[in-house]
Amino acid sequence: MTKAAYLLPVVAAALVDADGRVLLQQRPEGRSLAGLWEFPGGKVEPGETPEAALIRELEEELAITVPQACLAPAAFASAPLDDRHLLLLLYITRKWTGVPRALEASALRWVRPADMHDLPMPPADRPLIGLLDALL
Ligand code: 9L3
Ligand code: MG
Repeated sequence: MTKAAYLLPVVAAALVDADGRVLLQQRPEGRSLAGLWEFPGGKVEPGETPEAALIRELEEELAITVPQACLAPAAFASAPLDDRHLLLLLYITRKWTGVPRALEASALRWVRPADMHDLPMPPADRPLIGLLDALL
């Protein structure tokens, strides 16, 4: 058994629309996990709080602004990643300003949790589908 050298904290958002659908983005070619559909987000940088990291990532990736008070911690999951172990923290939000645009992803899609099982998703995102379905 290989041991994870360290935990890598990654934050992600379930942006929920009025119909209970959740925004997924497709990871672009040339990056790790290319082509997989993920909850938008990214790594927590040193010195950053998880919430600040998520607000920054959502601005960078989708050009939307989410007030910190609108981020509700919802679920977490983990998965091996190279010599590390990714710890994915998922927040739910129903309020943001701006219309999400795929600034880094190759595509965006609004998907019901029940329909996510058919999509290729990163290993850390997949266990969150059932939890999200129960919460929405
Ligand atoms: N990751 C997995 N699921 C997610 C996100 C946002 C990220 N929902 C993985 C992909 C990368 C690592 O976390 O291996 C760092 O993410 P990024 O900085 O490449 O977005
Ligand atoms: Mg990212």
